[in-house]
Amino acid sequence: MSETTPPPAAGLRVEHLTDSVLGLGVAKPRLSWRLPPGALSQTAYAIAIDGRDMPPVESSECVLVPWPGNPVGSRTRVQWQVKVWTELGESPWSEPAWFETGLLEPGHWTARWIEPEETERGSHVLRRTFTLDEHPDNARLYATAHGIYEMCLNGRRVGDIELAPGFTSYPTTLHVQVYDVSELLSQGENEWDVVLSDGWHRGRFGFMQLPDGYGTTLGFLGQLHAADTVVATGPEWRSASGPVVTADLMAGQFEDHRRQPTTWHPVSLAEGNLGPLGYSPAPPTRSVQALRPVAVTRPAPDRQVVDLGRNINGWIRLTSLGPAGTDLRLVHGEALDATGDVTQDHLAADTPLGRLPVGMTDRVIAAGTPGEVFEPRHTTHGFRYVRIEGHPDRLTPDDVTGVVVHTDLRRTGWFRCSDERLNKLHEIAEWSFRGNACEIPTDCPHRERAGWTGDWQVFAPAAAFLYDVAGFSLKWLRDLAAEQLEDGCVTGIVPDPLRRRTGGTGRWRDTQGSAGWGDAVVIVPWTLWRSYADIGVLREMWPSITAWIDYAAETARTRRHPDRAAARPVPAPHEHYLWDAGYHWGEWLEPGTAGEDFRTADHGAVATAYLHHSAQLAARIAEVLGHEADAARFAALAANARAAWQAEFIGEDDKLTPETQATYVRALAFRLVPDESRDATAARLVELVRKADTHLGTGFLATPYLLPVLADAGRLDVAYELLLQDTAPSWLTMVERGATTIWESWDGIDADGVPHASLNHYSKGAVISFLHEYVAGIRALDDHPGYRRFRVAPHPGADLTWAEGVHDSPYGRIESAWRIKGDDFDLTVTVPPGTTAEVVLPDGTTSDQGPGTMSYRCRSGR
Ligand code: RAM
Repeated sequence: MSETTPPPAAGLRVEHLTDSVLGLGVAKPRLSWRLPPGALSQTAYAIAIDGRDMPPVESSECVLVPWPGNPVGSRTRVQWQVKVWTELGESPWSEPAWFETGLLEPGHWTARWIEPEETERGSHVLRRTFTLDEHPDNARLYATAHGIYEMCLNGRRVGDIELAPGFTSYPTTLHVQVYDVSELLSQGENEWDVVLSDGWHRGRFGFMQLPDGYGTTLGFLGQLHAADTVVATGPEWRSASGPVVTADLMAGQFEDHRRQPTTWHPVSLAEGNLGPLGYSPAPPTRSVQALRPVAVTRPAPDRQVVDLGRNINGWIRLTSLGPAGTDLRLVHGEALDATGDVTQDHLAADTPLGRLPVGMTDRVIAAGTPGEVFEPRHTTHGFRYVRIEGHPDRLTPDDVTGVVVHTDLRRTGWFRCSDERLNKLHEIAEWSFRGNACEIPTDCPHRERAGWTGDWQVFAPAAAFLYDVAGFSLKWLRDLAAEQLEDGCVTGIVPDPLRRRTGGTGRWRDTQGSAGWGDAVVIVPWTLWRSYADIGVLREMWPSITAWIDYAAETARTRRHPDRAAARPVPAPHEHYLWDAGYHWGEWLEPGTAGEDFRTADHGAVATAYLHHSAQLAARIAEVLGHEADAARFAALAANARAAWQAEFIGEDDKLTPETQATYVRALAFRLVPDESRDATAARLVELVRKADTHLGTGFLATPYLLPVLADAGRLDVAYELLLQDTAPSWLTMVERGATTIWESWDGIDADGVPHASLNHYSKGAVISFLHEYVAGIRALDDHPGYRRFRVAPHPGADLTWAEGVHDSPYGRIESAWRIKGDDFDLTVTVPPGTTAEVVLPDGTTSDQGPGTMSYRCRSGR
């Protein structure tokens, strides 16, 4: 042990949240911290709770360690500190961190659900006044709603959470938010106002924009504790119509600022079920950034177009509304037409109900009062441009602010390199994620705003490098488990309000359970395990994981694709494990497949590949959880599915069916072909890429694996050629055509500048994992979750002369930075305390590194 005292542990976190958490829903929360800089390993730790020392625990764990004390009660604030023993010696106590639990017991709620009187469907103001004998030092407000609520106390906004209570599968989970309102209350009379709108509860949702997913009535539940006084929702409340006339997450928001609440009605009391009330494991949604427009143009006399310079999720704040009675219409879009005006055409969905209007249209009528502002907090849009109609004055960038709204995630990853086009690609993928991280991972922030399982499965590893998405994903996985059907089938979108609307039968039921989408139930928890070492997620999701794989295996065993049944009336024995029936999206959106009928096509090659892959992952998860029998069962299923895939899809000449890049990519990524055929499979993949004039040909599912399988097969050169390809289809086509977020289709903006489909779908942006894991070379290792041990293996290529990657892992910051100078390749690696890295130089030299920063050199080979 050294003479000097080491620095204290830092970065204290509770569950997947940071310090200062108001409204924790866990009575025995797990705790994490970072070891003192340079410490090799921890031998013991001790926790102090509210100044009381718990006995030291001999352990090397500092991530998600079990709560050492008694369960924390309802409405309790806890301060905690940690001290660690490492080879540097005994550390001093850390700086204190704190959290406070919510109202944990249903019995602690005295509030009753109230519903506004509704003569006309729209938004409402709810109000009550109350008196306090003195100003409370410490006041808390607990609130939730059926619909979106926003509150004021004495005319001042409560908190900074947007779109509360957020989006969950409400019948099983409704989150409560907690606010410190001490500063907003006063001695004497106080006024509590609530604005309530449709939100996800009864607003329009999804591809078909159907309303009323969770109900037809709005409701609010609130309870305020001011010292010993409890003020709650109940019969004293009144409701009225206010300035927010209507608000819908898809359609937009309409405010009439001349309309102040005047006629008050009694509210109705509803027999609300307090069962599903809980607290989110994720950070809340907030306005996280303000953007100044880059231009305001005037394509027609009565139209002004604001350009934020990038595609975001959120809204605008408008501070110039014109004189009283000015009626403004704000149409949001991602693209401009040939005249420079906002177009929404490419976003309009052709549905069984016909072509639907896109919405994203706000309206505001000015009151003409000084300081008047329009900020539509009860909707959100996916947009870069806003057309403002009806404004009498010329607007300037000073009048408008772009407000970026999403879950307030902690940033954990960065990448940069010598090629600015790749930096731009990384940036647009990151913004696409930010545009689709509002409460749940969505496919796009406009046309559907839905938590498509496949999209998150594909992008989650990239997102987990960039942001701490542990709590965000866990919140969504709980909804996934709640939505899972009785036979184990996983729904295409999560949460799925439409399921109740459609009764969960008929066409709705027939379109669930696609391979590659439902497999999110396995792949997302596995991703979280690798990135965050949260065994709790694996444990919690285990029943859902097994149910899904059993469902897929059962479908494989009992059903056949009609084409195969016609071609081979007597099923071959391997078909037992061939998953070719059911509803599948297939590889989805491969270039050049527009117009093909994916509904009737045979997607057996995709689905059987996923049956193998998920069963294989489930076997590994079972090992982690200590379920030996399940591990053996799933390993056997994985082997059988692989054998079935080989029997059915490998031809005599080793050619795969279908002969697409995606099939070859999956064959390599999921290890479907025999080991001795891998080289030939990779060679054939390269042939297909060359046949396409060195262009990719993958869609949704295989794109993230394309470059890694090429690099792993010794064709890093081809991987770089595809990465840097700048003619369509390619990633850099998006960059060159000015994309600020990733497109849904490879031809999102075609050669003529015409937009197609959504311009903000992150799935194809999953390629940035190649930048993190291969270019910068930082890679988590399956057997060492949470980057406890990781690999740094940069793969320089093309003309890149330098690259840097940074990732804040649960143990601390990892850095990899390399530079080529003439004959030298120089690498600097930083390894966080308590972890080790395997460092592999491009010449193959491998070394082991412990905590701290080290430099390496080898020949650049240039
Ligand atoms: C589209 C969605 C999503 C995709 C599904 C299959 O409509 O936008 O991205 O996963 O379909």
